[in-house]
Amino acid sequence: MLVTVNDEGRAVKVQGDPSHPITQGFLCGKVARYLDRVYSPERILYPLRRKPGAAKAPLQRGREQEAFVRISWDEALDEITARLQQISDAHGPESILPYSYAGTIGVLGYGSMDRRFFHRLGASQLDRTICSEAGGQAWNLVYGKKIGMPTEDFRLARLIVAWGANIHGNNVHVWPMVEQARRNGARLIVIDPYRTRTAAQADWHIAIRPGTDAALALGMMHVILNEGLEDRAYIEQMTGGIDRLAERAREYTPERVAGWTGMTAAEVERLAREYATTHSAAIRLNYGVQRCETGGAAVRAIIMLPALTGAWKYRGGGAQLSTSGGFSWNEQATRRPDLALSSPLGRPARVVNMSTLGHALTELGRGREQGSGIRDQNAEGAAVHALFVYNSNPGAVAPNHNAVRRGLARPDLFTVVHDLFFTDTTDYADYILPATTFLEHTDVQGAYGHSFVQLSQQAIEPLGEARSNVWLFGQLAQRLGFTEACFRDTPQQIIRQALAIGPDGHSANPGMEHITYEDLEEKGHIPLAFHRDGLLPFASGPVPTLSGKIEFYSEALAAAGHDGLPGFAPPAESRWGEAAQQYPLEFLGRKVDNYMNSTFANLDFHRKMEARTSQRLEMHPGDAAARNIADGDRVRVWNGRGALHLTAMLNPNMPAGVVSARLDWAKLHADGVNVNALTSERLTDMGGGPTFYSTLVEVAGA
Ligand SMILES: Nc1nc2c(c(=O)[nH]1)N[C@H]1C(S)=C(S)[C@@H](COP(=O)(O)OP(=O)(O)OC[C@H]3O[C@@H](n4cnc5c(=O)[nH]c(N)nc54)[C@H](O)[C@@H]3O)O[C@H]1N2
Ligand SMILES: Nc1nc2c(c(=O)[nH]1)N[C@H]1C(S)=C(S)[C@@H](COP(=O)(O)OP(=O)(O)OC[C@H]3O[C@@H](n4cnc5c(=O)[nH]c(N)nc54)[C@H](O)[C@@H]3O)O[C@H]1N2
Ligand SMILES: [Mo]
Repeated sequence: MLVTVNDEGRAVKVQGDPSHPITQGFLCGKVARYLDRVYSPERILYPLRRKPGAAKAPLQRGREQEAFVRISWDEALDEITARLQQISDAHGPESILPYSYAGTIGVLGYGSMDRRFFHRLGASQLDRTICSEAGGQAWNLVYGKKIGMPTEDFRLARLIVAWGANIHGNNVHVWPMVEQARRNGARLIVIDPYRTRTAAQADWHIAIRPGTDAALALGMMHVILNEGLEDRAYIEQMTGGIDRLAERAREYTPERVAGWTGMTAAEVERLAREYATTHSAAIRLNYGVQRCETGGAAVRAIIMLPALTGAWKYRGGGAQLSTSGGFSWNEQATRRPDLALSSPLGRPARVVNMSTLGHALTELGRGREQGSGIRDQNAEGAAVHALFVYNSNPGAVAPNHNAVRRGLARPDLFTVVHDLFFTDTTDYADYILPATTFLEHTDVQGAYGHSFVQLSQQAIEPLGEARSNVWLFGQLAQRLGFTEACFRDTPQQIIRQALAIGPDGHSANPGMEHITYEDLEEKGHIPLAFHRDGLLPFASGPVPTLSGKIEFYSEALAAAGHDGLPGFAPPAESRWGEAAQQYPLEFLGRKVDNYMNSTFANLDFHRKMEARTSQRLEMHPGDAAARNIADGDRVRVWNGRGALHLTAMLNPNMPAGVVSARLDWAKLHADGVNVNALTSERLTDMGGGPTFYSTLVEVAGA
């Protein structure tokens, strides 16, 4: 992004960087209006302390300030550190829980000084599972490393399958490449239960039933192997476990697969043939598929397809889930996990899964872990007495919202939130600290959709008394008397550490050896080495798995007592589950095209863009008629975990039995709760991820 700053130091324009090969000079609709966010009159610009007696409960938008008093940074830092020290002394440091995710995904802002601080403090570690762990682990089991076909090569594909990937809505910079491929004759197939902007423009939209993708992928394998469409030479050379996989795939006849997915058997066959007979067939998998109970198995099955057909051998062929595995940042240096040994614990602290925050705040340490049904790695241990939130808005984005809320409302929980706005989470804070936007601090960025290392330079001075994550955690550390020099590092020093800049000025990180800090400063973005060389990632071996092969069968999974092969089992919360008798509709609590998770939802321009679908329950006319619901009716949506009111929007493109609504701020709903009041803390089959898209509900006119 290029930022124009005027003589008064005010940013007056943002635009895409035309020299960037992926973004090619354009910004998505929401970031094009980023200055609305930077200069919003609603920004929090000073540290705030909760007034005595002010209840921890949703506050009316625009009047949040009334529950807080402005204090100085000195007061805030002194009071917060004193309280953390006291809690650590009384209950042990693991009773302090950091909670952060993707507010910024800069290497520094996402995880550097903060990790140093919490390691040295001995605070609980957070397992950051909320987005991509199930799919990430699945990918790594098959390919060893999260890399895939180069993003630019989508324009060379002859067939693009967007599989649980809303390219146009969530990943718009790939869209011009899709268009270019289509101009050259490529077809676009979208596999998504919801008719997204991407699906609406596809040559073929397969509105698959949620959670049944593993069955479809195995059914495709069935057809491919039956008809001899696989690439035997490639399989021989590059993969392991084909015989076992073939045996498994035999079970998945197109007829059986049709019964699960809602497709016809002929459609399953047609898809398999079209996929396997197109050399440059690209699968853009994103994280949609893996947000369901069996998401790990589904991702494994899908990404085995290009290994079966040898699509990896061709430019424009293969698959991409994420490119983040290409970035080998020196995290030992930036995050300093070794500091845990100097903490009062003298060892690495326990790990708490962020996808079960409700459980962590309401059950941990209360002797009620047993039988809660939640598979937390951390079933035992001290209750959480302090929660430190930054880069995240768990009051909106975490599953099982009502449990999260009960936790946040605990009067004995000490909560600090570092953010830019009053959110669903700040309503529960004891202290709110003002954070910077990425225009106001320097960072270095990797990516999960391309392979460029990027420097993001501070463009303007921080507004008011806003301070960056790096500054905040450095200050807290110093006030707690942590004398290690690393707590005084500047952002520039940490960037050099992340890049592992050696005496010769070059990075020592694998794949970054050609990068110097000075070069990065001058060019802004530099491709990783493997990208620069134009390599096809899995055209030839070895593969970075334990066996050196692409693994159809995983010895590691089998050794851990799991199925070594991908298989399909219907999610418990699906039309085949027991709970469907009471809650027969499958619910998708989806992301928003014009927001970024919960970010931007408070800005007028963004809300206007989203107005048509905001707080609507999209449902098939048949499901509506069966409940006497008409378009525009107020409806109640509920299950055993919660309820909320929405406006019915009849949509003939919804698969029967599936309803959908979008994520919004809880406090902007009349009920004060959002779609996550319906989602559960049940975790995915691998990686401990959330299962937002395996949720059953019932609906009635309100
Ligand atoms: N505009 C916008 N862009 C974003 C974000 C945002 O909030 N708004 N969020 C960013 C983040 S954090 C991420 S992780 C990425 C995620 O990017 P995507 O993975 O594209 O994200 P989702 O929208 O969660 O899922 C994609 C699609 O999967 C579909 N889906 C749900 N269940 C199933 C299923 O069982 N099978 C199949 N085949 N499809 C299913 C959903 O209907 C959805 O349209 O996007 C990023 N980009
Ligand atoms: N129902 C449902 N729930 C979901 C999802 C879904 O699809 N459906 N998606 C899930 C996914 S994929 C993800 S990744 C998570 C995302 O969950 P979060 O990472 O919590 O995402 P955001 O809602 O964007 O909240 C980020 C917060 O960080 C703040 N922030 C931004 N920059 C900074 C900074 O530099 N410093 C500090 N301290 N704060 C900053 C922002 O103002 C914002 O309030 O949500 C998950 N929740
Ligand atoms: Mo995400």
